Amino acid sequence: MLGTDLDRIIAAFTAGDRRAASRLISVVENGGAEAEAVLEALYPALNGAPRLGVTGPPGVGKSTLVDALVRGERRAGRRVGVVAVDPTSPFTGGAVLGDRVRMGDLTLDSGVFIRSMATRGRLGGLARATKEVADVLEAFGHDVLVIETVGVGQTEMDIATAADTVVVVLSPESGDAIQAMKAGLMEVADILVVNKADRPGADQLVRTLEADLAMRPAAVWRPPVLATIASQGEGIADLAAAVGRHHQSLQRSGDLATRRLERARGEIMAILRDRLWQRARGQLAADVSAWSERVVAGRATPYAAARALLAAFLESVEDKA
Ligand SMILES: Nc1nc2c(ncn2[C@@H]2O[C@H](COP(=O)(O)OP(=O)(O)O)[C@@H](O)[C@H]2O)c(=O)[nH]1
Ligand SMILES: [Mg+2]
Repeated sequence: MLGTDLDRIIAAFTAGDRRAASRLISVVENGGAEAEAVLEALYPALNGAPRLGVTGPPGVGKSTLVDALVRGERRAGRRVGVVAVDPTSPFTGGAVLGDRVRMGDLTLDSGVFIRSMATRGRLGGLARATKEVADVLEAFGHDVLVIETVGVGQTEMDIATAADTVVVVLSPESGDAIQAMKAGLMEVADILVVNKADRPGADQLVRTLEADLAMRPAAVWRPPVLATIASQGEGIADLAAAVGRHHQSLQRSGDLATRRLERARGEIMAILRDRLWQRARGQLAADVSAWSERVVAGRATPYAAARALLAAFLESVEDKA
């Protein structure tokens, strides 16, 4: 059930009020019952807009690149929603001010909505919150969504499930390129970008990445390696074209539907896992302590304990059903 307050904000959101959008994003970010109610109200408005993930190590120029891409989308008349997740940014937390500083005049454009994610903890984690904030921006009527994340490792893996197209950005400056490759970033990339192509070593990095990709088995989509100078807007049109080609390829092959089904599946499973675990943990806490003593005393194995606890939990669920 929605409070009348929330109902009013949702009505304003539907009428295109940006402040209402900001408030609903905060509600969704915080999670809990209100967030669920908001998503339920907004889901019918989802339009299936393409989702672009932009990821890579800190400092390679992701934000600069996203900024340039957004300008290109705007010139083409498309409305763009951006979710930026950057725990290393000094602006995170003071998100709104940070966005203004970062995107300058773009924040005056009513066809662009930029939201930095606070990284404070939430049940279900940052990845889910990010995806849900993108849902809100999509329901607000954006034609394209961009999700920018930083980090090496799990974050990038998560973004792969949140986006239709994943752009992995590297730069010849950061020694992170090799580390990113080791961390499996190459596997989630639909498009590879070597930004800061004005710096020494860019050509070499492009060749290294291409050689790496050439060893992969043939596939419907072969990730291209593009060089850009985001700070000068160079290579951005080619990147946008590659993103468009990838989206078309996804549609033609049926992989778009597959990816989205996997995304929904992953979400449902994660929510189920959280809920089941929360319920079981709360209910079994005392019994787990009792069983721990038996395990320490050598009277039961941890497996026997888990078996008995699971049986007791399932029985209690059946009793309630
Ligand atoms: N030389 C050069 N600097 C760039 C380029 N793109 C971005 N930068 C600079 O690199 C720094 C980090 O950029 P930013 O977009 O914040 O990186 P992020 O941490 O990946 O989002 C900034 O000072 C940018 O101005 C580029 O193509 N060439
Ligand atoms: Mg950034």
